Amino acid sequence: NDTYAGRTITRDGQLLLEKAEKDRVETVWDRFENQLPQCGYCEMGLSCRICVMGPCRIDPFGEGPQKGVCGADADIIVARNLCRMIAAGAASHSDHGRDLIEVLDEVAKGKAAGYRIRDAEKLKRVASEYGISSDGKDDLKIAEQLAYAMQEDFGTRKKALTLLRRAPAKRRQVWDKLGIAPRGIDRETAEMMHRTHMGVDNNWQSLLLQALRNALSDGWGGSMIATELSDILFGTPKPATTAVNVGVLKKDQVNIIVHGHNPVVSEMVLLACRSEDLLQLAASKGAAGINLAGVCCTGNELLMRSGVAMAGNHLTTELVLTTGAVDMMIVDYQCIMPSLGTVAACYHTRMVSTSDKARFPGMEHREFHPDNAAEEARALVKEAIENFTNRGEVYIPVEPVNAVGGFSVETILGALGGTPQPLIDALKSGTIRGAVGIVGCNNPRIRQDFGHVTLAKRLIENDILVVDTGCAAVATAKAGFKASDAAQMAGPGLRGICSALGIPPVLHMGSCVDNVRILVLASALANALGTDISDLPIAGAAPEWYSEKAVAIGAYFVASGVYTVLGPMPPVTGSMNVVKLLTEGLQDVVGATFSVEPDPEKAALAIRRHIEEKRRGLGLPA
Ligand code: SF4
Ligand code: WCC
Ligand code: FE2
Repeated sequence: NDTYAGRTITRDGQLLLEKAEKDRVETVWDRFENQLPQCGYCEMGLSCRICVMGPCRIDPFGEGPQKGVCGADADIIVARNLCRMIAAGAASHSDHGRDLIEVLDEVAKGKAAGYRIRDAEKLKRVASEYGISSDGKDDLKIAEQLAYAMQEDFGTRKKALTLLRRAPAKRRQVWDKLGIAPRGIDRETAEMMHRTHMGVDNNWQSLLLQALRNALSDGWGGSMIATELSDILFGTPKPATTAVNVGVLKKDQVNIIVHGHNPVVSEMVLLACRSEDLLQLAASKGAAGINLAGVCCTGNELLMRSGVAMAGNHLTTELVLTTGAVDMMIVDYQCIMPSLGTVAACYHTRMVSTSDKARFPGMEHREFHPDNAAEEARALVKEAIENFTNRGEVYIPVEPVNAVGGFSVETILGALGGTPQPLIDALKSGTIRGAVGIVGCNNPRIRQDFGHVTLAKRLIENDILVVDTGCAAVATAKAGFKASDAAQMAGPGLRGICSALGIPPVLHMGSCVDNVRILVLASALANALGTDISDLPIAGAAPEWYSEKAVAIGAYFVASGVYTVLGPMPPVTGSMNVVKLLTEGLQDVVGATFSVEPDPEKAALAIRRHIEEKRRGLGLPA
């Protein structure tokens, strides 16, 4: 069916769209079409709802009003809107990071049964970055002190975040000179909200500089803390084989899906799914086992650390329920469509929300806290098992694809013998031309996975190593780019290296907060070359992004010196000044810019051109 093929390139997606139509289930694509045409003012960023003298809008054709009631012009309104998107994105990742600090603190105090320190070596390493010595202290003492020190990064009394020290010296000088080194994680978001209140900062340039500082507080602060603490509490990822797409659901097993972002919940569900008494209970109900799979980022967290299977990315989250095979979906927060409860109501699927800050229609709320999470997860898994016998017809239309995940910076460097030198040698010789991080979401504006898959394909064919995260990582996995034999899809140089190391040409680096792993890897390369991140033959891309978090990620990539290509256009075209600053002017400010290119073929060309230019800059062979 052409409609379905126009919506998604994935076979499971197309077949389940057909099933959804048959079952009269409305999906995100249907609702997107119902919204068309979307508001032109809003698409251009020209509407303002910041105060109640408004709402206001600026006429892009110059005939109607050119100022809001307060006098704000197009530049101010567009900049303020973008700034608030970044503030919301940074707040989301950073609040996720804070939740992990709270778990670490409760573990240290012996109040979080089920959780423990699983990477004590990393605990000590990160603690020492915070000036905490491990001498004569047990792990729990170190954990307590680290939790306290990280809380302080969220506050307002510091001059700069601790983990900024991980950035190359030249990059830190850029930030210092511009006055955009973030001070406190919460402080930068609060200041961003303050500055965008009516009558505060009305200079579009200084607003956008604060937006970069705010984004940096996410990348080198909140998200980085989230990733590091997740590794400390749940283990630093190592390569493991897994399976992806809706075919990971099993007809003869109890299927539980976790959805959201925070491994604090999903790790406890995983623990419960593996407990002997619950497996026996499942057997007593006629199930051959308990099958846990993920969607979106909490799925990525489990995939990275435990090889748990991945049922799909953002636009698959509704469709997976139409299989009728999901006995329970357990969600925490972020990217969970409020439509899911309605979809589930057509099937036997039980829907459960777990976070005190995230509630959804049609879901039962069972709150998880560090002290009850292990117990609550067991109770839920038990109920999922009991729901197995309530299933109606089950439709699992595809076979899963194999994939390797788990590429933390530690593993990548480990595979290279402990230093980035082999990678640098390959870049220097030109065997690998460069590296690109493909990140971000799906968006019904773009055929599902088409942007991710096309871009990744073109890059690896041209000997550019791809690392990816989030829903992009799931897209390329579904397309087979992470399979054990995927090296064949790469150009001769990259193919040789991947075959020698036994790795795929597209490396799964984790969830969206794990984009910081890309920053750490880029810093390691820049430091080894004695240069800045902005000099490296690397780039970022978000071919199908939709969320405010993705804007924050894009902004911290660019502010860290990484040229970044967006697929969907952000709502900024109402101000040519803002567009020019983002796509050109930032070059002289932070040594990198944004570019917008919805066509992934053209995006690949732009990125290849950029990489060759950076290679020339470093004097590397053409
Ligand atoms: Fe209108 Fe200014 Fe209020 Fe925005 S801040 S709604 S432009 S009056
Ligand atoms: Ni991250 Fe984007 Fe997926 Fe949500 S889970 S949809 S922000 S990439
Ligand atoms: Fe995410």
